[in-house]
Amino acid sequence: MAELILALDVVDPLAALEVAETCAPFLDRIKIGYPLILRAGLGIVEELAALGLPMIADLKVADIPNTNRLIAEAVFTHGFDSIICHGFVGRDAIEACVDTARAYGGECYVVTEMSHPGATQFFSRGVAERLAELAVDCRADGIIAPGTRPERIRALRPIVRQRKILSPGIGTQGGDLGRVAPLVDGVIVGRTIYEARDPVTVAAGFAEALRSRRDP
Ligand code: OMP
Repeated sequence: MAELILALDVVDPLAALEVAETCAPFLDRIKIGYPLILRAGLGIVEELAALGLPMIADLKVADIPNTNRLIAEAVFTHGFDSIICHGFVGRDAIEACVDTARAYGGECYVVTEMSHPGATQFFSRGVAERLAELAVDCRADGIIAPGTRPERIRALRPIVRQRKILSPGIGTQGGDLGRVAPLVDGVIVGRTIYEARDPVTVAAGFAEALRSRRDP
């Protein structure tokens, strides 16, 4: 069954904590990134982690290896369980994130192709396939692949095989849960849940839809 991962890009820390707390029973993990961390500070992960769900740091780390390592160390010492890095920075820079994740018992996911329309401008002509191969070579735990383009997930699956594919773009960006869930290990959903009038009901609906795929 694919996991339900909440992309908590709510910029008000109190509102973010409320969404996380109320939706937590229906979630498998929570992902936070620049929108919330820049407002609330990295320390907010400690409050969120108290909900008992694994936390993903979506900083899409994309720097030289030493800087990547310093960023990843800050992330993992604050209690995150996973980090997302970009793949286009190359093997040594990815390995800095993977090695740091390993040192802290955490996971590292590599972005191979993004979900927005403009992503096809550069993540095309075999680039995502090469990034997926590199992610595997670097022993990353998985990749981020676009829920807006299921055919691209299908193309990347044989490359990463049993490694995890986490997919954003479901809902607001146009990705369809029913088409994507069977292809991936986790769906990442943000606005469709946290901008809903009743986020808990929407989160519960996603969780139920994912569960019923496993037990038809
Ligand atoms: P919603 O579009 O609100 O569901 O949020 C999607 C979340 O996934 C946001 O946090 C994005 O930053 C993130 N994301 C993408 O939307 N597309 C990508 O290609 C990669 C990511 C990501 O790495 O999580």
